[in-house]
Amino acid sequence: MVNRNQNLSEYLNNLDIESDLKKIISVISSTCYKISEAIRLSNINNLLGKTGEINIQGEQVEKLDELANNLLIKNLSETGKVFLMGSEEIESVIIPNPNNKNAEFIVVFDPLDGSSNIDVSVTIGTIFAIYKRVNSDQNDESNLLQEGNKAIAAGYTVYGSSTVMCISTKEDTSMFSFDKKGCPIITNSKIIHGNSKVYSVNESNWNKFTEKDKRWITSLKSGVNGKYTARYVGSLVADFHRNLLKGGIFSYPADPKTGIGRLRLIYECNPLSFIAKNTNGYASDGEKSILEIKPENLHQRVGFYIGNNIEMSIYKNS
Ligand code: P6P
Repeated sequence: MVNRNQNLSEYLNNLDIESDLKKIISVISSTCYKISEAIRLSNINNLLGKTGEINIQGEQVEKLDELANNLLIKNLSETGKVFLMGSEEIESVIIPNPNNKNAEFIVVFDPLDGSSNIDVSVTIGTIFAIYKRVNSDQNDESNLLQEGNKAIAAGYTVYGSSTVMCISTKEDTSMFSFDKKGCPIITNSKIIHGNSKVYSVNESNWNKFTEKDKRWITSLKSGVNGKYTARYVGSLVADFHRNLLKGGIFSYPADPKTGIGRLRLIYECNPLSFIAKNTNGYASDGEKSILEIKPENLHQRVGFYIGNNIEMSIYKNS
């Protein structure tokens, strides 16, 4: 049973992790609360719409993308505990300012996933993962090009009908909601994937699916493995959050012609795959475990299948 009086600080103090890591997670949490408040008031404060810039992904930057990104970079820099950062919005590694060459931790994040949904009030979220640095060279990208199984913590915050933060370590995966003062209070702990029959795929890409993808989706519709329902938000973090709590599988296959996917390995797939692994789930690129892929570049995109172990084995055996 969850002790609903426990706040994030008390929760972190009970975890066997370094104090610098506790500080980083706590600052990500308080930053997500500020992002949540900005989103809730974005209509009033003219924070909807685009900045007019194009990011490294070739996507138009939303005002809230920029706000979330800048807040995370500023607040994580000021902890003095972060050696380097990586953002889905920024082309290269980010050296904290103020800098701290003795810091040991790497933080990578997608500041606002699903931001094309902002203007229509559909759930969006912040995704992050935390690693130890591999060397002391702040210009060396290999500090960010680490396999997802090297992560020591990961999580996300969904800004939906309520704001919920998920924090996962090898010890535990828990969720928190913010009280009126912005204090994160635990709501779920020792989370494992639910087992409801949901599949989450953008089927408009059918003509770009492999024959295996098509066999798999056709089998889900046939009822041979039970009655499924389809849910697709168009915001990865929202689809994953639902599947983690209730069950299901999400997939965004790579284009079979190029082998390139839509979703970013470092900023989206690895953090969620780390959480899946810690919660009786699994994630693959269609062939191998996401967490074992050695990133080749900071913005590498991969095919992505993630869900509870049962659904992932149904896909694998399709
Ligand atoms: P499509 C949002 O832009 C995103 O990166 C993910 O959050 C989401 O799952 C996916 O793209 C949606 O892509 O092609 O279905 O609109």
